[in-house]
Amino acid sequence: MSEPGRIVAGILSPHPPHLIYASNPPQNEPRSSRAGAWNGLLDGYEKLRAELARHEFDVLVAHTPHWKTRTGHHFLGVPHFEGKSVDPIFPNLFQYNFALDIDVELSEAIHDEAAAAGLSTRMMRNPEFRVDYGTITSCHLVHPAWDKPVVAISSARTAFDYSNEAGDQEMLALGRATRRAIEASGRRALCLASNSLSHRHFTSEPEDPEDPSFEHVYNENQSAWDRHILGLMKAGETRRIFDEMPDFTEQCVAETKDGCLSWLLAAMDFPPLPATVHGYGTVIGTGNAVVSWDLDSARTEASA
Ligand code: 2X7
Ligand code: FE2
Repeated sequence: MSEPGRIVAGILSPHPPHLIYASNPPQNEPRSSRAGAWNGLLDGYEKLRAELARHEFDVLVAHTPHWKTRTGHHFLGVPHFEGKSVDPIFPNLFQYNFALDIDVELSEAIHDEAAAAGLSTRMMRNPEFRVDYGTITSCHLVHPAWDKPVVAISSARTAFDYSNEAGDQEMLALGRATRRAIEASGRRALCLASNSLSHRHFTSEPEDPEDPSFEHVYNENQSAWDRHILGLMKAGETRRIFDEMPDFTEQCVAETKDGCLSWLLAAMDFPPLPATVHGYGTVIGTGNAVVSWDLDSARTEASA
């Protein structure tokens, strides 16, 4: 019998398109002339990639806030996508020519587990679909080689239509379904929650988008909540993060409303494991953290 699959690491991998712009990868058309404003986050992603280089993995499974589906949880279901993804708010920063492979078998397996758990689900079979910039940015920053297939999961509207609590309960079910499907698949997966944290943001941009003197957190309330959540992450208090999520989401207009972080915590089954915060920084006033739960290293230590 083949080995059961597992989540190698859970990762909070925010997707400000600014980070792609500042890194000047060949896929992105706008060119940055100088780095400056977001070095804390770019360094954080570099440290994360160094940590991940110690692990083998087969697939990236991403939950994204920028593929918003009116009803239910949708899954990319075509083996290969190519096209240009343009950020609708920041087209000056992000026009990215993407080409990515999908692990359709795993995508369908998560879909089926979620449907069996009673969630509304759908496979997305349109080969012309323009993959959203949340999926692309998070996957690029975590693993720029694009040599592993991806599973991308949309953000359903439950929290927006009903309540933050109802949204998080759905993410609990979706996260558990994701875990079951990964285990049954034999895959070694990186799970990516693509959201920012506090999300109040400035509504104007400086002339030079990378002007470091412009960049700072929107206000102290936002920053205090982010510090609190990061403290819980470092303390391994994953269950408490989930319990406090509805208030955090409400009081910080946080992008956690789209469910990615709640899904990730549930997929990892709330490990009491201290996370590594590789970097924290603001982008146009929003709070963003690059964080990993290195589950494979914790397994190795536990079995030594
Ligand atoms: O989508 C985003 C984001 N979440 C954070 C910061 C800036 C831009 O876009
Ligand atoms: Fe976003």
